[in-house]
Amino acid sequence: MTRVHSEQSLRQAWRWFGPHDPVSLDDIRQAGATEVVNALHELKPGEVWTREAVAARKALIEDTAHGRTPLRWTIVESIPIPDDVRRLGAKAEASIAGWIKSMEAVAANGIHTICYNFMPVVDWCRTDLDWVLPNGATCLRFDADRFAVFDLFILERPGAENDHDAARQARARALFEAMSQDDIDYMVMVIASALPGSTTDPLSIPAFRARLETYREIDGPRLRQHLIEFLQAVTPVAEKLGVTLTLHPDDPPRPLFGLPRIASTAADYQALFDAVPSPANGMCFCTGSLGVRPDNDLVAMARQFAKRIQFVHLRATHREADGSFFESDHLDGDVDMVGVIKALVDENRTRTDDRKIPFRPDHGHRMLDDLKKTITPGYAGIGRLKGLAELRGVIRAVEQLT
Ligand code: DNO
Repeated sequence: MTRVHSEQSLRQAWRWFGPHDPVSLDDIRQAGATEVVNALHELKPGEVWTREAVAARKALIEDTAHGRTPLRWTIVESIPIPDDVRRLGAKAEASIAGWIKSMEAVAANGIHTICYNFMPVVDWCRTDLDWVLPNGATCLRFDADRFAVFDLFILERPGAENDHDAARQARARALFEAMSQDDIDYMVMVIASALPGSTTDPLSIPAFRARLETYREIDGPRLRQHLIEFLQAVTPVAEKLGVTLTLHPDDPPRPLFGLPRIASTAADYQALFDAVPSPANGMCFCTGSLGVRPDNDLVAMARQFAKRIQFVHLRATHREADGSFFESDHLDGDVDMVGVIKALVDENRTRTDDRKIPFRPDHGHRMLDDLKKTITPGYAGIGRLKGLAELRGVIRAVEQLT
């Protein structure tokens, strides 16, 4: 039996939201992660990142007090893609040039992995931030009926009735009629005002409607074409800088609000890699997002895209028959987590020490003392610590025994 040295293992990273994150850098050390995933979250989509601003954040993360375990900022998640790039592709020249400048500022500081997504109007989407589990902890949930309430009766999206069958519309109406103004305000906050880490703007309901209207002409092939044009513009520069871009999947991986989705399935990713074969065109393998589709075989996808996977989010969801899902314990959802980890470990073994795969425990339940504290939805410290500990156990066992 061989012990795997830490530099040969999957790299353990942790998402941090910056100086205002209630989870401290020491908390991250105590969780056992050694790399930090961060972004200049205070900047709006489209604002250009400067080298100085990135350097200041890097110093905050990496200047370590004597005797403390060093942390390194190795991954940017995310540099937001301005909205016009999704609508106009290569014609959004100024926005693409600005994005490239931000990438250069990141690379100038020695950070070589950048995560991004191409979800229009809303980034990740849930309907409930504190759904109570049988053990009293809370989790994030996407409830298909509550989502229909928002779409049909709060947003009042023209054409929404075509996306929800009669039975769901009836259930949604009953739910809506029983809602107080506070309940409605909560849904608007959760769905429209951008969850933590979102790369889209927070929107009021009128602004949401107006933004949707600007996507009227954008169907799936068009959106994909715009992403390809974006990648064709940025990957040559990324290659020179030694940067890999990792596309985060759609969360959830299906159309919402009549908007197209183009990073939901193996076929979606394959189409992008075929169109832009550059090695800088990589994948963020998010098991929580991809696992919401029962037709995504995650172990097969991890093997198919092994060479493209440069960043991993490990978390699990539990699917329900009507399209709802909630975030389960990391090892106890519908995803075959052990199988995915085995596929990642196999790929990792083929890589040199400087190219090992980084992962972060994605999301976690709100539990124990975090139930009494202000937390960042999805990103409470203790739930993620539990997730990382469980994942680390699986990784250690798989690395040692196979
Ligand atoms: C949510 C996250 C998203 C994700 C971005 C990637 O928890 O997965 O914020 O980071 O969509 O660009």
